[in-house]
Amino acid sequence: MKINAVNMTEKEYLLPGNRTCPGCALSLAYRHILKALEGQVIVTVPASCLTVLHGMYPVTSVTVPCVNTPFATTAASATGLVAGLKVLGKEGLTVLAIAGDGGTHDIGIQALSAAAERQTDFLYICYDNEGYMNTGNQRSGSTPLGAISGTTPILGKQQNQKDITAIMEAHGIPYVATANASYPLDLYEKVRKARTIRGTKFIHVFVPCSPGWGFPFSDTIKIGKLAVETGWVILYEVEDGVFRLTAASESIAKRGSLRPLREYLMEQGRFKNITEEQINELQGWVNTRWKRCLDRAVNN
Ligand SMILES: Cc1ncc(C[n+]2csc(CCOP(=O)(O)OP(=O)(O)O)c2C)c(N)n1
Repeated sequence: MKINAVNMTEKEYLLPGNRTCPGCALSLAYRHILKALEGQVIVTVPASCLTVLHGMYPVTSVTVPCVNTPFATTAASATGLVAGLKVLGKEGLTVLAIAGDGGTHDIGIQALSAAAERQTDFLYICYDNEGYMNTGNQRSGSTPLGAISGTTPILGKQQNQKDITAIMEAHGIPYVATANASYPLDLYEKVRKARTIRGTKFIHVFVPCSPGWGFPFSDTIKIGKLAVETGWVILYEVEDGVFRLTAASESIAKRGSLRPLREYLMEQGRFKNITEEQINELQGWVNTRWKRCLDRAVNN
């Protein structure tokens, strides 16, 4: 059955009044992730904006059990939870490891890589706000070329981001996907699918960050959509090696063309000092990735 806003699970697992910033895309994404898991989940999460969202003991804004784990150990902690559930003979629960880009692209990558290589049966979600946002926007392995951050304050970052979804796909795991908080139904469907697959599943969720990126908090959804319309983010899934474009990326592929990346960059204060050369470099990167995805979509 096609999921839509009407037939989606009504129950809420993220309660109103959490501690995220106004216009937080993570809040929106997490709401739909938890809905898709219908409470049948144990979450493990390292220090991040998500721990801020969860709240400080003894109060919390979520209704699901959660382990707070040290930064480098999210996937190791998930491995332990999977083993513990097996010993207890509990079936039907999803172990969800969820971390920011700092906790995934950089600090947690060795534990994640090792767990994926072992094909541990859990769902890993990286929500990507392209920086270490909870501690004041330090640059991460996902911060784009030319973006100003707390640790690249004037000229902006001099390297581009790493493609974590491609890295995870190279582990040969049964399911990888990209998603975006501006397309919650696509995200919901992907989490629902990942729930049914055994082995390591990885979903990358793009979450624009108003205070960190320098756009009005009322524009979060617009920025997320612009990212897809310009090809900065490509929505797809790879299930058992079969590649498929989804949602708006699938429509753009059918209709024809991406909007210029410049339109996306110019909406954000973090790119105020980006050079023409850097814009061209990023546009070239987008074009190459988009072409590769179109080729894969046709060949599958
Ligand atoms: C070992 C360790 N180093 C540093 C910190 C401080 N710290 C807490 S949250 C955080 C940023 C996390 O960034 P990211 O994973 O991208 O998540 P976000 O804050 O963007 O949600 C840092 C550096 C810590 N808690 N533990």
